Amino acid sequence: MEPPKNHPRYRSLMTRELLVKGLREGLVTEQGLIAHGRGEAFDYLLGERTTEPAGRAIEAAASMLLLSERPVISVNGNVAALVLGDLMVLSDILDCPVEVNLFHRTEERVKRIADRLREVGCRKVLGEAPDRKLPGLDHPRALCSSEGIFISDTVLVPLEDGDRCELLKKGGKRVITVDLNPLSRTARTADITIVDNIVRAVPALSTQLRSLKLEGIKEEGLRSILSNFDNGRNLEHSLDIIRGNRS
Ligand code: PTJ
Repeated sequence: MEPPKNHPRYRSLMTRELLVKGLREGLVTEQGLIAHGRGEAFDYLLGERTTEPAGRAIEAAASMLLLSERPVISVNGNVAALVLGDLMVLSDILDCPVEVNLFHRTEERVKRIADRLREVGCRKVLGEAPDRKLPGLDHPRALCSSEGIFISDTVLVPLEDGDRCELLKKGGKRVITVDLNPLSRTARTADITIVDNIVRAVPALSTQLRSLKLEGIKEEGLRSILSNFDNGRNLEHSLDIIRGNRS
């Protein structure tokens, strides 16, 4: 049920509604609701806004993606339920595939999510017929496509679990994640962690990509943005915001 528009927590409540709808439609797993609850708690402590360190991570992520030759966007149930249309925009700007990769994998849910991605206009959707396995993890989430994650150089993996993030790193990939918990293993393992709600981070990343493209920033400019970015220091800044020590 839609909350009243003047409710102070309208956006947060609407995000919950999207997840519940996603659960009913078979996109989201039950565990996804629990994972979202954890994310919400951090979002509350961060002030439900894109903080300064999140903005810096978004700029670095956009630079890394523009410098990549074979970027891929990995999609799970929560991500599909919350930012389906935004994923299409992002994959369009980057001209890259989106690959469905689930923690709680069922073929039915993979197909549903892939169908929805195609419905909103994603041009290259992978994940339904994985033909490779990332070595080092005996779990369905190691499955991937030889046209996508397997040959990618950079993977955007929002709301990811720590094991797979480590596996991608060991496989030589550059990893960008979106995770509201700056203490999570994924947040600490990724090259770039955007500590922000996925509902704000993905549209902001598209905006940043567009503006870097419009400004015509050359490769060396993008490299310089990246070399000035320090993920560990950025995560510390997010933690300081949560502790109330910095804004
Ligand atoms: O659809 P599936 O089967 O692939 O499952 C997806 C979930 C998210 C259930 C699965 O990957 C999972 O269990 O994830 P974790 O290990 O709980 O990690 C999710 C991380 O995302 C946690 O650190 C949360 O704080 C964070 N998170 C949750 N909701 C959001 C979020 N970060 C950003 N935006 C959110 N809306």
